[in-house]
Amino acid sequence: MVKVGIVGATGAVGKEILSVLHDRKFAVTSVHLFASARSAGKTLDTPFGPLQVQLFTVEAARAMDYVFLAVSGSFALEHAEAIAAPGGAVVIDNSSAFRMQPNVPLVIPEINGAAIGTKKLIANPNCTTAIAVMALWPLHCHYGIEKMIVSTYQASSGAGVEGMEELFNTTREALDNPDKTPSNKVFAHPLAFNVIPHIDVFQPNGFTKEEMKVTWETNKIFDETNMKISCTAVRIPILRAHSEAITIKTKRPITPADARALLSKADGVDVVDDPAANKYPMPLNATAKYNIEVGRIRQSIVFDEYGLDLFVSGDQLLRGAALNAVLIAEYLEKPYPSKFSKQIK
Ligand code: 11C
Repeated sequence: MVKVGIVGATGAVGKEILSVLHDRKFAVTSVHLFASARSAGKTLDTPFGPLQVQLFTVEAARAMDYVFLAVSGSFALEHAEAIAAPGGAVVIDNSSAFRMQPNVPLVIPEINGAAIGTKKLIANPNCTTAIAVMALWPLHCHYGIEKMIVSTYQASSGAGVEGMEELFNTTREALDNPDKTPSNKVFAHPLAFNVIPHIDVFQPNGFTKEEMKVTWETNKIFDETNMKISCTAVRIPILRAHSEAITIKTKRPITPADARALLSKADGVDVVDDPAANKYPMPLNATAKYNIEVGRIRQSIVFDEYGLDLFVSGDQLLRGAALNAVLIAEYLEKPYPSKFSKQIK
């Protein structure tokens, strides 16, 4: 008897959670969609058939086994702990509200599922972090990543359905009316035919919060305190997969061939690295795919045998959100050890 509740089922992530639960045949006995009074009573078509949206109350959510929160951080801050309090449900929160709280595990099940322990409020990482760490964890375990530089190419889906719609609309506007600057509401500037080096709010150190999340969250997931990571996060005019160019500096010497061999053993990762055949990770190929892609693996010119350059693409809504959330629930139903563990300190 597994009862699953979803808060935010009409959003981009909520819809994907429903699809992933269904596609992966997660053993649900019932699925409950929760929303505010404005949406309660509506019927949504879902992979589980038409489901009526129920009014969200903490009591109703506590009666579930798992509650996926695919809503704002402020909603999570207000309700997540009460839903997960003893006797309540396991809460898997997609927002950033609890990620850096020391008593809340921040989890990629293939990496640190064991960090969950007996905790019932679990944070799902930021999509940019989640996609990168899938490729970085095996490398970190075997070669010890000391520091890295990350540049991101992030899809409009990171800003939800509204972001994707704004990209469609501004692209159409720009094509229909090339002399006029398209309008923008979701993004700081028109995204069509543009790139915007600004995601989330600027911090006192000049980095954006999105960039700092990559630093903070990677350290937490890897159980490190001082892995130095500089990130530049950039929004690009594509729909739903994020890509990242990453340079790592390692403690042990590393070669591209050894890295490829190691990464080919990792779950959730496809090595796509055959430049002679024009094969490398691309967001269009990573879209709607569970695995992230890693390729363009090269010896670093800056760090020589102690460094690599690589490129990853991963579906922002899947590994970056819904898939990871469902995998957390799957892990809790059937825990498993990480395939990789740290070989060097
Ligand atoms: C973006 N990564 O692409 C963001 C979206 O911390 O959960 C997810 C924000 C978060 O805009």
